[in-house]
Amino acid sequence: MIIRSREVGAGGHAIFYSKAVRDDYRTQLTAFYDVAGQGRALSPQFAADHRLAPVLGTSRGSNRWRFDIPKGQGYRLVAQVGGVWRELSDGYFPAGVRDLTVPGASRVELLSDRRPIEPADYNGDGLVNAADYTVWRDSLLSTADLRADGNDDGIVNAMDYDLWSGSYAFEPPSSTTVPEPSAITLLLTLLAGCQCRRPTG
Ligand SMILES: [Ca+2]
Ligand SMILES: [Ca+2]
Repeated sequence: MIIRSREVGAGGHAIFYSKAVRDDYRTQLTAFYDVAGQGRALSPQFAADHRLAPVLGTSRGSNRWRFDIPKGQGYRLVAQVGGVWRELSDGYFPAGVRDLTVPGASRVELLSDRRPIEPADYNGDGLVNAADYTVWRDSLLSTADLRADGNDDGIVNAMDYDLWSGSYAFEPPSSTTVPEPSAITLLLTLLAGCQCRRPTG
């Protein structure tokens, strides 16, 4: 498992265990990578329902991926890009069918993430609101003004928009009119070049 993680990356898939645990739970830990089959890390520390099964993305073409998210909560977005698994983003994703932009990926999954959620408050006023969209829009493709770089990949891009729109659902919307996500889908598709986050080691 460790060798595999070093060679092809693991995104958020890998959890490291002591040798004793690996010996005693070899079958379960091997099954960890059978994501499509059962999808849960069977850790002896946690009950089987501690973590939701990964949500598998279905390619829609043009760097768009569709997810049927069973529960609104924090997730890590991991993707296989150029044969290597990487964590590309993390944040709140609301329940329901959602299309997300993931440049250059051959497989994409959302992994249940129980860490505290950092909302996409790009203007720092304490709320996720339309003003954050304005910051994102006005700095799109910037590598210098990174206030709206929600996924920390060094550029303001479509994945930061996805984090903002997800966090927006996390907070009660204000009365301010915000753009419909579908209205800028084409724009995001056009912008979705290969803008990949650095491997996080
Ligand atoms: Ca804000
Ligand atoms: Ca970004």
